[in-house]
Amino acid sequence: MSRRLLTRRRLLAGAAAAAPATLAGCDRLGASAAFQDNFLSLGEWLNYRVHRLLIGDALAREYRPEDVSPVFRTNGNTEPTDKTYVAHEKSGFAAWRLTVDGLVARPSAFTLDELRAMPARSQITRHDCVEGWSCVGQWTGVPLGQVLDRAGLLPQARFIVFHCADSVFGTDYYESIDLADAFHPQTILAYGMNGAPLPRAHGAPVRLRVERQLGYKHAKFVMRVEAVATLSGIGRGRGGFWEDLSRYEWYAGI
Ligand SMILES: Nc1nc2c(c(=O)[nH]1)N[C@H]1C(S)=C(S)[C@@H](COP(=O)(O)O)O[C@H]1N2
Ligand SMILES: [Mo]
Repeated sequence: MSRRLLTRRRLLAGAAAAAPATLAGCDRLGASAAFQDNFLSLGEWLNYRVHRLLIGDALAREYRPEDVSPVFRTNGNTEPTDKTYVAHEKSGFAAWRLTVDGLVARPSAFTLDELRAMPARSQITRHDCVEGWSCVGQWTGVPLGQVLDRAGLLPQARFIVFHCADSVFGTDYYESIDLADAFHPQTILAYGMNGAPLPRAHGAPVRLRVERQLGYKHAKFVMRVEAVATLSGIGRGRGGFWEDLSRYEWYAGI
């Protein structure tokens, strides 16, 4: 990873000069909208552009079953206290629905069984937390792109926001990604982990896996998926809980 970072840094130096020209050419990209919304610094936006150039649609590395960590650490919230969530959890999420709304033609609410009946994907990947630990786990879920296609994303949509059931310091957790990541084949709404239903501590009933970004982007306990044109109306406008609170990078590419 450090070698890749070094390469990125070197590229960044060269790319800085070309920034204004590049900016004009790629305004369909979410991060460009974010840059114009004034919450991505020039440095972060360039980092995003270079990362995209380097990896394009490349898949994150996938591992073998024998590589799966015997114990997968948990981080952040592991047991939401929200009353609605607790009731859903007690009844096996039978009445739980994943709301999909915002800039979509068909606002929808999917049951867990409906999500499980959609084409599924399993992948063994490494989770990297910004705090410096990594674990390998197997994730099974429905590609987010499938769900968005079912709801019919409108052309104005540029970001996908995830609203979670848990709160940190009194604020519900939220995260967002651009459409390039939303439709990436490894971006899934995972309901299974290591061959079993997703455990509560890891985000039951459904958590996001967005394999080319750091751990805090992988929203757990997802209740609602919202398509938006700008992140300015979400939280304090930087696109995620930690982005707003601690100025973590919105694009946390690894
Ligand atoms: N809803 C929600 N999602 C979250 C968090 C959280 O506290 N709440 N923590 C994030 C962080 S920092 C990490 S590293 C991963 C941890 O996932 P895990 O508990 O499955 O290891 O979830 C991320 N997603
Ligand atoms: Mo993390």
